[in-house]
Amino acid sequence: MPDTLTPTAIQAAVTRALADQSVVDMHTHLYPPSFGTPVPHADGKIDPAGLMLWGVDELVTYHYLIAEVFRVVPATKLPYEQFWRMSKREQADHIWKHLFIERSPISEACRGVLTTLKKLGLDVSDRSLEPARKWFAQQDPSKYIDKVMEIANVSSITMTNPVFDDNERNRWLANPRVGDDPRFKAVLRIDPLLRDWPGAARKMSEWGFACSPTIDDKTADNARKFLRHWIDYQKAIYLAVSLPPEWRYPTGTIGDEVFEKVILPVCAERGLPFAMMIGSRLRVNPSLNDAGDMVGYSDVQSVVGLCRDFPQNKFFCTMLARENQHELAVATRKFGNLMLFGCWWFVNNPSLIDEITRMRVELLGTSFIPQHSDARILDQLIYKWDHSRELIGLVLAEKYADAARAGWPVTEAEIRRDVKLFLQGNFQDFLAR
Ligand code: RAT
Ligand code: ZN
Repeated sequence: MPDTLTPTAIQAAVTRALADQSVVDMHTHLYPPSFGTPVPHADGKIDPAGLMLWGVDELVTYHYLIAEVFRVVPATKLPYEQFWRMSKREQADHIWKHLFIERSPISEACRGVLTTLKKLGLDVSDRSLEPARKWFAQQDPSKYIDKVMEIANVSSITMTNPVFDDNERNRWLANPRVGDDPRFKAVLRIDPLLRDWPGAARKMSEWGFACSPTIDDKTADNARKFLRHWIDYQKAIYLAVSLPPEWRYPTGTIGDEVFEKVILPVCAERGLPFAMMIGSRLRVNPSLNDAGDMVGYSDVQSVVGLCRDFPQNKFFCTMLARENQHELAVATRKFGNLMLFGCWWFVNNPSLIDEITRMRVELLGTSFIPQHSDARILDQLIYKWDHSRELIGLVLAEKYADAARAGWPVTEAEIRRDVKLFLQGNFQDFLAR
């Protein structure tokens, strides 16, 4: 019989296992330097519309913090247009002043900036951003990616590659090797297909894949060709969308046909999962741009219907509303072709991560993906995974202690095996399944 660990030893073993285990981050908005960077750095090559975001000014102007600063300096005092006209550095100074200096940085997004800078060895205790700015300006973007991945202990970064976004799409067209950085994997992001079919059809037609506003055989065929083309071109490892709370399947509308005749057949034929992130109501305050989206209650039964009716397809799913989490976890118990992942965006806060992760372990054991980072700024990998590892560790230590009390010898080797499933294995095995 293996030796069992005591509760204190369990806690220490879980913390060690989580720290040692590298993460395969299944959903980020990060890019390698080949996509350009607007951030001042060592070799000086700046691309104002570049997609690789990193450094202190980007961290401080994360859209979560833009929403927070407009709470304390409302648009009646600083009009939205005036904020958007400021340089990145001026925006960062404004946010730093109002969210870090004039009141304490205790929201999760503020705390994230502090954890990140601290783990990078940068001291902001004198309340100044200048030394950090100087330090970042001396970094080489590619070497800096290695450094961040090492500190965060992340071994692979999954991008989000929206093919209907002209800035991104043109970069893929200009350089077929733009996605070749081995540290990054591509994901074909296709929101317009489900959020705005007529608009998507118009664009695909312009790009040589003739599609009409209704889905006749020719249109379905061309839309499938479009998807296959981009899956191959990006070497995408799955396809993804974010969907509004109102999304339903089936609806008896064109959305059903897009699923049934276009997306799902291509995913099934290529063995690729389809990721659905459900519950984002976009631009409830359009003046805030990316920071203006919010959450709404979604329909888990629509996910159930898809998983049941398309057993040849694999689905990743996460939902934005706290109120959906229990039903979605129960739905996940019913379908081997459904993989639950992450605490997304507005539920990516410590109190909710703790509650959601605890409930998921109780319902699903080790068979889900507890977190993704959703990092938009490279450096955020550091705090997102630091905070998540700590919270996952608290839940796991408690659950292993419960098993030990019930007479099950808990060993360090088995804790390490499970932690590997949580931080990378469940994701990789689901892709390979
Ligand atoms: O979390 C975020 O940064 C959101 O703005 C979204 O990008 C969301 O994660 C998404 O992938 O749609
Ligand atoms: Zn995202």
